Amino acid sequence: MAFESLSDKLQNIFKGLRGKGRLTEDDVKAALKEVKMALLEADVSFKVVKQFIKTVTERAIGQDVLNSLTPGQMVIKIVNEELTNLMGSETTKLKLLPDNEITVIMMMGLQGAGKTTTTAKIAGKLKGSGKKPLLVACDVYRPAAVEQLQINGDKQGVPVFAMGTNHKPVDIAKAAIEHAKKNNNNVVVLDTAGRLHVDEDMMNELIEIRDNIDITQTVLVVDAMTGQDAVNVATQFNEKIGIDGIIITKL
Ligand SMILES: Nc1nc2c(ncn2[C@@H]2O[C@H](COP(=O)(O)OP(=O)(O)O)[C@@H](O)[C@H]2O)c(=O)[nH]1
Ligand SMILES: [Mg+2]
Repeated sequence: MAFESLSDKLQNIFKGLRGKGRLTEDDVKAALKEVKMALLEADVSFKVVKQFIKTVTERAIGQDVLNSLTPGQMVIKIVNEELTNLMGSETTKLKLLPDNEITVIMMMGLQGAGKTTTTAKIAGKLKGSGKKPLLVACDVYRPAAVEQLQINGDKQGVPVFAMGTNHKPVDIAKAAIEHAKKNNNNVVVLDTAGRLHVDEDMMNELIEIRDNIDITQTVLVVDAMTGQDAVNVATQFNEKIGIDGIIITKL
């Protein structure tokens, strides 16, 4: 949603630029000021926006841009290129161990971020690429959470390991790995419990799993709709647990 209205705003700013035959430095600065406002309103971090506008301004008020036949188009192109840079131009894959070893992925995040949904989706993808995933219900605080994972796992045709809600998550995870060994599953995906806010109980539970199990990758799931809060959440998880990857849901 944030990106939708941002893209509308950028379209309008660009329309104004395109309409002009010649551009002065002031025209470009005025347009970039609007871009800056649009980004801030879309909850992009102030530091990131400041650097972004600086880079774009330096490139856009260069003489070969302003004196070109289509200066408006060139400015738009620069904004587009720098936005792409900002979003990251590299893709990094989930690190997986060879098929004869068991990869363990621990999914983490606040309640409602989309862990259970994403966990099942990842398992489905892994299955599609020839792996033999096992989903593990480590959210023991709500019986509905176990059931939800089972339903999502069924949809993906991926088995779900659950022990109800009366065991410690770390013990469920250990038992799941034993189960995986016996059943030839080579990726174990742990769906852990979240809380409404980052709190010590949640962190301690995750630390206990991390310290007792050979985790291959830790993946944080964050809700895009929470904006800059998601950045704070990520910072805290990274400091306490260490995160290998982030998945942004609800984009
Ligand atoms: N629109 C949208 N909804 C999502 C997405 N991921 C999860 N949800 C919904 O968000 C809610 C919470 O998801 P859930 O997987 O239960 O979150 P968890 O508490 O972190 O396990 C559910 O209603 C999901 O259907 C997404 O990428 N897009
Ligand atoms: Mg869940």
